[in-house]
Amino acid sequence: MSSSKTSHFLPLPPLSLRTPPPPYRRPTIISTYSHQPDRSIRHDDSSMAYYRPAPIGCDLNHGFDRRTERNESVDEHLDGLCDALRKVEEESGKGERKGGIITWRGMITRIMTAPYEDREGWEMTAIALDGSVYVELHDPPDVRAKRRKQQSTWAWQTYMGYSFESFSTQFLVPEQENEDWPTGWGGDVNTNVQWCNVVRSAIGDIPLCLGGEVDCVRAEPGTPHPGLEKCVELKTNRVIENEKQEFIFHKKLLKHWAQSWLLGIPEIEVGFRDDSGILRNQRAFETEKIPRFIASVPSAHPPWTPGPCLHFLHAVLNLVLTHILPTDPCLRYPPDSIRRGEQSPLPPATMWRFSFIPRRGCELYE
Ligand code: 0WD
Ligand code: CA
Repeated sequence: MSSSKTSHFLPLPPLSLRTPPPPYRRPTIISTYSHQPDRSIRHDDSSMAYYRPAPIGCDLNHGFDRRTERNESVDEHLDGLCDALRKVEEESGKGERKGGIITWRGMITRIMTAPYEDREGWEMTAIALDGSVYVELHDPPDVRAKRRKQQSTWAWQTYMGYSFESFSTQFLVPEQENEDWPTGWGGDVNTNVQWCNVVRSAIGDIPLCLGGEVDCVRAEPGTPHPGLEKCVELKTNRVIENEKQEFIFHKKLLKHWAQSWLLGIPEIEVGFRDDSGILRNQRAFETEKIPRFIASVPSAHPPWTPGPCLHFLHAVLNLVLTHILPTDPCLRYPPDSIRRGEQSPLPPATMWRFSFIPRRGCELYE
């Protein structure tokens, strides 16, 4: 529990909950942007990659020593997303923010999958500004140091994920090909490069504006952005050899499903690799069919159903909006009068925190 003055607690819904969940509106794109190899942003699709199947038998260890990793000590907050929204507003002349929640898709994935998360808690910051609430990860240095230490033990698995992406994609303007490039290699891994799509959606009555990374599109190289319905998410997994491993994979499918569903990505391509990092097979999953697939797996209890996730997501965001929006200084003073400079100095934006305690629920505090 926090020591702050006001706090509100929201327990997890029972996992047996069967009441119809709030609907999730089909996302529509409002903008895209591209992080370049030096991490700078261009408001175009220059970092969009085209899907082509990775060759079975390829070695996902390839290129490990030549990889370039994003400098994770730089906290980018919501910069790329806000930049994109600012540009959309400049060009359209209308406000794209219009209330609701503005955040990375990854934040919503975490809130949504929390009912089934037994181990990892998290903390997020919510800031009210101009009638919208901006949500980002609260990442204090000690938590960050601990996470990075954990990540380093997974560095090799993580690299194989990126390497699978390289083997599964090609850019329109390919990198200079090297003599030792194996068949299908799309270029050395540089995690600075990201293609982001900004979408508008809603959970029940709560508007959402989400930014997220998209791995590639299923289209002829050279085609301009073919729309969300052609986007593909890439994942890797160890080959499944027994029932226990299959059960673990089915549990993992919750996070894969939520992540892609939130942005409107219809297809997830999973590459299965062996312990030495050789790609053994791959399988495409249709995002919207994953919940039904999980429900059809013969077992006493399905590992998850979407209902509690959508209920909890709506309840958390509703809690946040209900308590934060009335304290928004821009709602206390009409936005127009602030812009005209009639209310100066501007009152500081209000900031709240909310945290997730595994198996218990979510606590919101000022
Ligand atoms: O926790 C997050 N989601 C954070 C995201 C923390 C700090 C920054 N960001 C940035 C991302 O770098 C990106 O520019 O936010 C933007 C959008 O992220 P997202 O799409 O919301 O992130 P998420 O859905 O969690 O992950 C998508 C991909 C990952 O692919 P896999 O297949 O592993 O889910 O984004 C990458 C990763 O490739 N990614 C990251 N790369 C480097 N550092 C990070 C990170 N902290 N988080 C996600
Ligand atoms: Ca991916």
